[in-house]
Amino acid sequence: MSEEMKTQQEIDEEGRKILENLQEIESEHVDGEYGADQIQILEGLEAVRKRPGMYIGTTSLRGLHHLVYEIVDNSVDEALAGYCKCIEVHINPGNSITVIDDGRGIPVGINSKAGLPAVEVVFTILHAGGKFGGGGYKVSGGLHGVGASVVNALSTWLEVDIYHDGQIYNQRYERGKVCYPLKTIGKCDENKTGTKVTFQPDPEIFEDTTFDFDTLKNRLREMAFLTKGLKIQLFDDREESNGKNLTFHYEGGIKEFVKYLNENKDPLYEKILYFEGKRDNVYVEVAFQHNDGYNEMLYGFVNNINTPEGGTHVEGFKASITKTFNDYGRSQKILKDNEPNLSGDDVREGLTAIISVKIEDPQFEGQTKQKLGNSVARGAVAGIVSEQLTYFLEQNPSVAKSIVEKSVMAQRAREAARKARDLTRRKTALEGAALPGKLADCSDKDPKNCEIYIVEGDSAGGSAKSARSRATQAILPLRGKILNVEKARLDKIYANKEIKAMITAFGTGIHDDFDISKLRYHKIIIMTDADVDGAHIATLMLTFLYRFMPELIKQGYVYLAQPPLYKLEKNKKIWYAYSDEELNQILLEVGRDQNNKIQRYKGLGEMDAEQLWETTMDPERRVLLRVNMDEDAESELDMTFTTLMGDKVEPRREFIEANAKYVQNLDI
Ligand code: TTJ
Repeated sequence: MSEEMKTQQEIDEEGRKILENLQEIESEHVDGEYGADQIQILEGLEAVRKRPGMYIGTTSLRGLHHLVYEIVDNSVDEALAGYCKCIEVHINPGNSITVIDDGRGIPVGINSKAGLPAVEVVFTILHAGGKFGGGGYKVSGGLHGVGASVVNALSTWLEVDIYHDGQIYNQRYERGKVCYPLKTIGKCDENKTGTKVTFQPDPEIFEDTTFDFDTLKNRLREMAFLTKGLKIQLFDDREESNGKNLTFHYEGGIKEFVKYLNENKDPLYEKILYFEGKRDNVYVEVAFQHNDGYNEMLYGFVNNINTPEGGTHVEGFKASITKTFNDYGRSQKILKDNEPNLSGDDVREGLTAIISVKIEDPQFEGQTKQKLGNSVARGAVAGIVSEQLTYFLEQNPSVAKSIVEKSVMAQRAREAARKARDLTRRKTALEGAALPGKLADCSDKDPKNCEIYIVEGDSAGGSAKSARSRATQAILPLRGKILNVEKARLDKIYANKEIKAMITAFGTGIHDDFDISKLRYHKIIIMTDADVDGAHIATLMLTFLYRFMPELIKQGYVYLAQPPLYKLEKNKKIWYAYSDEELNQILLEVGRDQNNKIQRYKGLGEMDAEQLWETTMDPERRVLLRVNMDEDAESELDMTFTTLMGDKVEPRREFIEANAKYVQNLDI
């Protein structure tokens, strides 16, 4: 299925086109004299420095990291063209970045019309929109496809080395301005080719210029998955990092991406389905596999950029698998004539899928411009998937059967869940929203003033009820471990008492009925014991909220209470410590001697109402952690939640320890 190897002629043709395009760009901006050119060029990059947000979206940490992706994208394009096998990314001491590839090297030839080497054009002329147009899918390039000149403009300095024809060429720029004409600085092996770029992001532009290893790691891993065969290495060469480095290299590409996402789950069948092809000038790759869980993890990419809002490529995929599995189920009589069709949700239950398309002129739509709009992608994906999936199902009847049977089960559960939901809906319509019996509600009716404490266990719930401030604090005690929604079907989830109580208490409804304006409390505070069990219960609750009411987390309504770990009593005075460090700090201040009475709290139940109020519930004195969701890391977060809730024990412990990462400290 893979494309045939390019002939030398095609390669030459491609190179010629790129150079031609470079010439066009040059002739638009340059009129011969070196000095005169420079003035115009500087105006271009000056605009980038004046309004960086227009070019990279934001000057926050996200924008900072975007600079790296802009540079790396150039090397990835070279890999897609078939000339680059390995990319190195170094975070240097002082937070400059070096990107090295083994591609053909940015052209150094001087264009007769422009009088400028192509490389200088690349770094000093603002390229509106797509990169150089012409041949291939050169549109990739990050957020706006603006490229290397923007990175140059936003760096205090940038240096490029090009290895070509046994020479090392070099040029340096400062805040976008050329320091000296392109020169050679030495010789290298005749056969060595490639490009090396080092840049130092400008602290005048960026709020924070410290790179985060994990952020780069995640994106580079994704890039490597999306470009099969390409090796990407990340090195943290900063003093404090101890030489941390990682290599990403996936011969199987997105097939291995699916394997990675399903790592801590049990797959429904061994194979990962992989289809590839080109239609109407859209290159399509999809890979998927079902696991025995109930959640859908479906990620779309267009020219290596992910599309959280989906779009035509994802629609084409969904439509085609729904139809193909229905057709197969009917033809094999697994679906009886009198039974209804499987819905899209049914066939996607437990599905992990990557849909990656490459398209020449992608149109992004939707509120955040992250949804593919080109109709042609819908047909291309649907056509390729339908054709190849139909064939695959014929060849692999046992896989086909297990998918269709799982879908039928999903269909039945969904029907049962719908009935249960209709019943509660009718009930509430008749009787008004009946609040759960266990809820001790607050008297204030303005949600802005109101908080609800979700408390583990009836006894702690009792203390919390006597401790609370009745006007604004409501208490909902839950018994024991709540249902793990990662491991249960919808019908069972809706039947669960604890979950029903939370849904009715919050007032928002769920799924299609979800309405955040009906939220009855603007703080939802999860209060559990400060031990591993407590952390696990908190995570189960967070998992439920994340899956069923993600908006509550996204909009910052969800908090974790922080009960103290220790109480220190000395000479009739009392201190509370929320960590070992804090206890040590207090002991330093009061002195370590025999008058110290230290109590280690194992659970909320060991505190009386007054202590609970003082330490954990009093808005004047407590510490709350707000749970937040980094939208960038949504796929990572998904991975974390499913890792946590899966049946393999080891990763779960890791998560609980790393929990703090998803949580933001908030003193209120
Ligand atoms: C363009 O067509 C002729 C042969 O070389 C092609 C090219 O530009 N290749 C290329 C560019 N490889 N790597 C780059 C590149 C690498 C970095 C790190 C940064 C930039 C801006 C470009």
